[in-house]
Amino acid sequence: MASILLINPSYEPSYGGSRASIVNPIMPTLGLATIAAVAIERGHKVEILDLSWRPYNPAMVFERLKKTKPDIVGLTGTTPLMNQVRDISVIVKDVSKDILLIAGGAHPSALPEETLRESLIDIICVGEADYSFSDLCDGAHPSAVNGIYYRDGENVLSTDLRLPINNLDDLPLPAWELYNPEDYRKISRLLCKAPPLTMAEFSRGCVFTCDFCASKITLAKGYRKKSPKRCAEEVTKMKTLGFNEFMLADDIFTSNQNWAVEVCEEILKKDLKMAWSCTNGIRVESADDNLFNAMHKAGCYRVSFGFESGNDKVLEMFGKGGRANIEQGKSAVIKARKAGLDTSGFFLLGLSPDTEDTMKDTINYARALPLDMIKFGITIAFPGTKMFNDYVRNHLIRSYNWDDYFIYTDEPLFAHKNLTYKTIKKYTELAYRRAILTNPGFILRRIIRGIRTNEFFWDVFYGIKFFFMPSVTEKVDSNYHSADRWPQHDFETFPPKPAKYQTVRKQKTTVKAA
Ligand code: B12
Ligand code: SF4
Repeated sequence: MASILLINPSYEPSYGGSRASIVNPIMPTLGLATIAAVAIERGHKVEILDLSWRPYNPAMVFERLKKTKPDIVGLTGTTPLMNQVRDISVIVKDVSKDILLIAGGAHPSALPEETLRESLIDIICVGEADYSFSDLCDGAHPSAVNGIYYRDGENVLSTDLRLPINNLDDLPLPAWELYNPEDYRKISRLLCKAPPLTMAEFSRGCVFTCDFCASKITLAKGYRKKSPKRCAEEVTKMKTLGFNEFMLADDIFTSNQNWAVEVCEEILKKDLKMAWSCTNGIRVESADDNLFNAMHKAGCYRVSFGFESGNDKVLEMFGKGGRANIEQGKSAVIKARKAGLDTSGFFLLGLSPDTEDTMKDTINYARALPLDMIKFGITIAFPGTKMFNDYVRNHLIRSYNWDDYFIYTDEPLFAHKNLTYKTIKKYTELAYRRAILTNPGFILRRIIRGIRTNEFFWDVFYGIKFFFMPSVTEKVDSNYHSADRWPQHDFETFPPKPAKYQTVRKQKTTVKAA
């Protein structure tokens, strides 16, 4: 039996201390709860150190490592958290060179070789790691496990790609019990109405290919669903542990409407009064009156739509169009409102085909839609996306410092083919002004909604906070333990290799181990 400590880095540099904190996502990390569950099932002892809701404090990480004395440490990270992951890798090896250091999640999966070269991590699990991580904990040599990158002296070796898990019901229920619900009460009330909230998944994967999206690097291209009964069982577990709300991580929960309705019916049968939301964004063409009514009855109170652009040609060019278009977007919002669901919309500026004119279309579209919440972002070419790979190939990436990969960054991270970074930023500010601050329709809807849901107080609270807090570009710097000892990788001389993702194939049996 191995003693395992899983660590999630601090979100303070991404969200703390600035206006971004008004949407502070303080919630348990599902990826860690998922790999932990399999390890526990196999008899290992697992603890999670979740730094997400506290400032990054190297001394505290040292102390916890000394107290827990783990045999294995597992690190997870999206791109903006990677420098912390590198720093923690040095801390772990300072505590003991004998600790086996394994990493996984979005960024290590997108750039496995580069991540090993930039850190003291021993092994990377690429993509879904529910079983590969536990195989390593059981003592398997990395060369015998699929989906692995590992060190061999100065070299980095890799094994075959790993097949995605066919039957998700085979997985044990996520180990949310490793998180204390009380730690998650401070989540932004713009994200959650009944804290504490946890993250859950009923399905994995997506069949579309938007060029700015990295989701297939971890969860494969294709779509797999848990059974409706299993989904309801997960909701029961969350509720029993003390969580009052959950947020779905699913990329395309509503794409199979019959199944999604059955999931809602099973949840309703349990009568748990659990609030939930589809905050990751659902596709507009999957909007359906019957499904939205079933979701509302089952406790769902908000759906978010990934509109991205207000121009059909742009939608088509970056890979979303064909099925999704702006007319469907309008009718999706109307259907959701009719079913009593809050609606929120995500828009991106500086998409790969964008011009000033198409960004104006996006702003006008967002202003005209009857949404309760609107979020604009600058399109960042994150590792693991087609956009990143294209920009690398064309020498357009301007920074490989992961601290700059922050959604509100001031740094020009890449050179856009039609637009300067300054222009994209200017339009992002204009977007907030036109679609939110000076949009009487939006303000009125927000006031009516606030009164109807008794959440008016929170709107005023966050409005004041937004007004007085430093701009989101004033990032909180991390207090790194040993930036001078991080191994360096020369990205100019050795550009990242395009990341490959797995495609789900029909399999006869579930693949449990390599
Ligand atoms: C929930 C979520 C969040 C949450 C929690 C993040 C988290 N650490 O899980 C929050 C709101 C904090 C978040 C923030 C951001 N996110 Co986000 N997020 C997601 C989302 C929608 C679901 C993640 C999830 O729970 N999936 C289900 C679980 C089971 O899968 P998983 O996490 O991938 O875990 C599996 C494997 O990756 C692996 N694994 C994971 N961790 C570990 C650790 C070890 C040791 C091992 C061995 C394996 C392993 O095993 C797990 C089981 O198979 C994904 C999209 C997606 N569909 O995955 C985007 C995604 C991860 N996010 C993304 C991005 C871009 C961001 C932001 C940068 C956006 C922004 N606003 O700036 C921020 C980053 C800020 C920050 N501080 O991290 C990108 C990642 C791109 C990249 N290169 O990093 C994704 C893929 C979205 C996308 N469409 O491109 N996000
Ligand atoms: S943005 Fe959404 S629809 Fe597009 S590929 Fe990613 S998960 Fe799929």
